[in-house]
Amino acid sequence: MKVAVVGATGMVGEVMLQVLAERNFPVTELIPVASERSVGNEIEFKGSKYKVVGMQTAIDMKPEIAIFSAGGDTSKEWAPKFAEVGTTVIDNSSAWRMDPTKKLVVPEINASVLTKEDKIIANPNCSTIQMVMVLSPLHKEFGIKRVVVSTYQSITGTGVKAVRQLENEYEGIQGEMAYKYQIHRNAIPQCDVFEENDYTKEEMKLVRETQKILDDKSIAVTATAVRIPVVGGHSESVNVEFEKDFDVATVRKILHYTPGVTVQDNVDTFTFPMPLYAQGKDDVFVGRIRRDESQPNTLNMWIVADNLRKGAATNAVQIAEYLVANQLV
Ligand code: A2P
Ligand code: 11C
Repeated sequence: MKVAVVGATGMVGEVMLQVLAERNFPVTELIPVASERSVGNEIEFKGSKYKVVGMQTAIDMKPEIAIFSAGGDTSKEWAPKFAEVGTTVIDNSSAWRMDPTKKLVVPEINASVLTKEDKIIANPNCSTIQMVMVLSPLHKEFGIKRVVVSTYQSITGTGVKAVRQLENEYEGIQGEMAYKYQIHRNAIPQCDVFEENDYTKEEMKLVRETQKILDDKSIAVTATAVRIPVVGGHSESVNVEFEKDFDVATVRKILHYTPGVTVQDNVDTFTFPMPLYAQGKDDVFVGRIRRDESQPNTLNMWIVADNLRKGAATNAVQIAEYLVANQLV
């Protein structure tokens, strides 16, 4: 496969390259793409050096697959141009996710919706991916009525600028701010911009994308998304009300057998997921699984994943793997 990685110099792009290499994705020719600022710079892939090219050069090379992580505006403008030359685009931005003509895919859940005709495929938001990975098998078994989720999100979700802000704040250096407020020693209850209903876009992604991926508009979701000074991954406190009753041991068993999910749940040994330990891993980790004693058929869980891995790069590469395995490219 001739594979373009668009946004190869960015935070997610770098992890995309790592994941493609680690999983031995059949790359016969790698085309690293970034903005004009980076054209000519070198990046490394599997021990070889590659020169970064611009968008048009990459399109002229007609890659079979282009994995995009270069922001929504870039995707809106350029993904259709790649699609026009026959490239299948897997897009990690929010540009196409809610477009009814585009598929929003978490491979373990709904890869089977993909066909050869899908030339732009959307990769969901990081906080949605890790939540639906756990919700999907439970929805099948018990039927979800309502989800209340609060997130504790890593600054890596904002990009390099935020990591620099935190490092500067550790050292007491005044620098460029990714957030309106100090993030060191802080929790900022705003991820992404506010929408008209006073929820943030990140919160509404959790609502809309969950319904689309689980293909069920009747699932009620309400979210509060919070940025915290952590780099390893996003954490989520998730409260789920089911149609049917469950027992906690069965929930653990179902999740134990769910591919891509690891249960870490033993209060006797203080075993539960944490971003420090999820960092660099591809799985979604779940623990603190317990009944909500305040109302019937309701469960509490704590879900953690590396937002740059399963939340972005790994999920995108898994989509590419599915396309190849099923001869859809
Ligand atoms: P560049 O490094 O040249 O700016 P991050 O989210 O970590 O900030 O990374 C964003 C990625 O998207 C970078 O690789 C960046 O390239 C790339 N990018 C940003 N704008 C464009 C654009 N207009 N065309 C192509 N790549 C872009
Ligand atoms: C965050 N979820 O952590 C964001 C990052 O829609 O793909 C990714 C934004 C997106 O802030």
